[in-house]
Amino acid sequence: MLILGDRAFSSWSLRGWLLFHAFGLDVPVRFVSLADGSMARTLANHAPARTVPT
Ligand SMILES: N[C@@H](CCC(=O)N[C@@H](CS)C(=O)NCC(=O)O)C(=O)O
Repeated sequence: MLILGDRAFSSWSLRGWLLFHAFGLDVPVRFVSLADGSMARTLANHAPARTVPT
């Protein structure tokens, strides 16, 4: 599972997605909001840094 923010506003998210896309790797993608303040809570169960891409 790849967790991303909006690829238009987060170049980190774009880069994470691009790696999988460029190598043709099929991965489920979940998008989280960068704007509504819920991202850290959503990512808490996945990665200590609580940043995207995860
Ligand atoms: N160096 C980080 C960069 C990731 C990053 O800073 N992502 C931003 C989105 S553009 C983020 O999640 N910011 C939320 C925060 O810092 O709380 C990485 O290894 O992935």
